[in-house]
Amino acid sequence: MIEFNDYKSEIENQWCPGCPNFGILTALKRALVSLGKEPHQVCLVSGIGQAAKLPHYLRCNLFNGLHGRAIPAAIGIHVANPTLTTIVTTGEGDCYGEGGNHFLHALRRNPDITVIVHNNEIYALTKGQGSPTTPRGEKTRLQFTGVEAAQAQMLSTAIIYECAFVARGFAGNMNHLSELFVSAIAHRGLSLVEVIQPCIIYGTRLVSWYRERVELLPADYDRRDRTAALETALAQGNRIPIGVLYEGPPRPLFAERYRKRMGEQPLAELPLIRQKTIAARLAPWNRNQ
Ligand SMILES: Cc1ncc(C[n+]2csc(CCOP(=O)(O)OP(=O)(O)O)c2C)c(N)n1
Repeated sequence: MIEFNDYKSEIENQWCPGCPNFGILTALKRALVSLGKEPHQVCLVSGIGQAAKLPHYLRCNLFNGLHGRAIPAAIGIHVANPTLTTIVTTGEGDCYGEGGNHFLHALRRNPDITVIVHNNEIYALTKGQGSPTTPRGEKTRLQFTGVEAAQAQMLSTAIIYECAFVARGFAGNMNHLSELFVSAIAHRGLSLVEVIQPCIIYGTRLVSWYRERVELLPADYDRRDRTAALETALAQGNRIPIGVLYEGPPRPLFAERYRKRMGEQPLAELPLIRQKTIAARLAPWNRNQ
């Protein structure tokens, strides 16, 4: 039986003591344990940033690549080995800024991966510049007269792009967040969970500011109503709803469509010799190494 400590990593954690990222890490471990996933069945994929360090702190397969490029790497991993549970852990800067283009097209393609966006509304690793989700008018260490650009609204964007699982969680509500992760991972198709994760050093608002405002979606909320979901995702009032904002009808999956066209088994299921031939064909620059 899988236990929480099976996911314990030996790598020293570099996050600030008290960072809400710890809540996301614990919630994710709990979710994987409750789904009965063994570490070797899971692959975490990330780019660069504080959020992107998460895969180091959880013992399982991982790929840590370039800033903003976690999603295409995750799609490749998933297509090559669909038996893996592939999860992207990314900051809103990494995912919506540097990786914005990949994010949008992944929504269209619908690969069966989970994307967890740690939204601290700031570029934290690089010490406090405005990110795509920093609210307009907020003063930061770079935008000292206030952010002028409009705030990215990617939950609503995901709903518009027909992403069939769109949720918002709060790092300060670990039990609820863990439940969201369980549903997101179990969902077939791209699932997006944006997590409010206030940065305690460079963030422009305190954790308590969010804690006072987040509230669970009402029990009678209809997550299948796309128009209502859009309104909920866009709502800018004094309350910040958390939960599954939208659950849409199932859509064709990227890997299945891809394989139907290519007539190939997943790479991981081919005999080793064939895997090597394909790798050599796809990456001719490897030949001289
Ligand atoms: C192509 C590229 N551009 C910029 C950087 C510098 N950089 C590294 S992390 C980062 C911001 C990360 O912010 P976010 O994804 O929100 O994660 P956080 O650190 O806030 O968790 C930036 C701009 C980089 N490493 N590579």
